[in-house]
Amino acid sequence: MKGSSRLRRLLPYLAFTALVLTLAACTGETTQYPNSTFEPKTELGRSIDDLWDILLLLGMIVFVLTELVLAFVVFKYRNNKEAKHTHGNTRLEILWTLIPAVILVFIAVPTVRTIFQTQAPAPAGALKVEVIGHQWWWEFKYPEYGVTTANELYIPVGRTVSFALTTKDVIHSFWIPQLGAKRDAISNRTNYIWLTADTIIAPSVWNGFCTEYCGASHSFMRFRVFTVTPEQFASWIAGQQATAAFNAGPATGTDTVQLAAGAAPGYFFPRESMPAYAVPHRAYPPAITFPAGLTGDPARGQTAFMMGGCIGCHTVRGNPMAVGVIGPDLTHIATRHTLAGGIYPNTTDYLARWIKNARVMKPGSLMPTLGKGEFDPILKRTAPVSLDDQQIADIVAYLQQLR
Ligand code: HEC
Ligand SMILES: [Cu+2]
Repeated sequence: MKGSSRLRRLLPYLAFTALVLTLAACTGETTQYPNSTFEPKTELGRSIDDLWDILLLLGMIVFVLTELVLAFVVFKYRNNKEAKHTHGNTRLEILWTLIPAVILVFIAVPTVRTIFQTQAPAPAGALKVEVIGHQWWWEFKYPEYGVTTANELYIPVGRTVSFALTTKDVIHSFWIPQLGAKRDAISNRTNYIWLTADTIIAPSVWNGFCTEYCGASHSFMRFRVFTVTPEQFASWIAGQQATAAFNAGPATGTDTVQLAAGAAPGYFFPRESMPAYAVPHRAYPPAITFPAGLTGDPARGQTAFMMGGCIGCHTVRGNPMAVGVIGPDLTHIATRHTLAGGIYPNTTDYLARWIKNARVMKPGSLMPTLGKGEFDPILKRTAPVSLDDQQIADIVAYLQQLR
């Protein structure tokens, strides 16, 4: 009995200690806390972070003063047994109306200032990027350059980027914690947000998330943002503007293709430089098997890609048959490091399993289950259009040529 009441008395202190420890854990190095909002790398992030600091400080002052007064009164009058009730005290009432009003003014001024700053139209000359939310992946378009990509966004440091946010279906929310951007993508309206990545940061990659619940695979709707130098960005854009290298030459085999393509692919962030926090480490569902070491032929893969229904949903620029817009643009899929809303690494193993049974790889996915004999969890039957393992290996070999 005695023990439990002592515990109850200790509880507030324990809760407070836990809170302090939790808050203390919220700072640190980028690599340690890669998704922290407390080390902003843009002016947008800093204006929000500065406001947070002010509010935290003001809140702490009010908290400490209030607790001190409370503790003082509790101790001072602890033996007072003749407290008497009073009714009405004009001076007190004016005081406890005025003090909060003053506090609110101190909070309102910096808050309103930050709201105006973060809602202002982007400065002229900003790089325009259209962000389109889909269940459950992100489409990025650079209208000035005619470039479309998915789930991996490149922005140059030092140049303001103005995002125009829309959605193809339900409400999504675009969030890059380290860069400060967080805004909803809603129906029938374009929302804007702009930011400038600090020039002092070395080429880096940041994690992005959908942060508005949007259905079965909401938590699998991620993306990466690469902040690169202006030169690297120009090279990346040039590479992405080119049509798929594969179609630049006769589709007769790997070597011919690469030689015929001639131009080196534009810059893309080197895979070996990907920090651990940006590499997806989700294992594929063990139910989807694929023979290890099965090699494919890219030319056969291109044919299978056209016959297998892929072109109905995917664009590969340079291939006049592949103009689908339901799924991500695959023109330069081999320059991306992740698949399917950034949840899997873009490797042979994962790519093959993705094509084999996307709906088991990602619940609810609009990409159908396509592997021979595979069970489609949405249609509740085996895949109607089906590709055997060799065809899938061929398609993988083809996709891996698309740089
Ligand atoms: C009915 C439309 C549809 C068909 C047919 C289809 N896909 Fe997809 N595909 C999608 C959608 C939608 C996604 C995005 C899924 C997600 O991330 O939630 C996708 C994603 C992908 C991705 C990952 C792209 C990325 O950037 O993350 C690859 C690769 C892919 N599909 C290849 C194929 C291939 C190869 C075929 C044919 C064998 C095919 N798809 C057929 C709709 C389709
Ligand atoms: Cu979502």
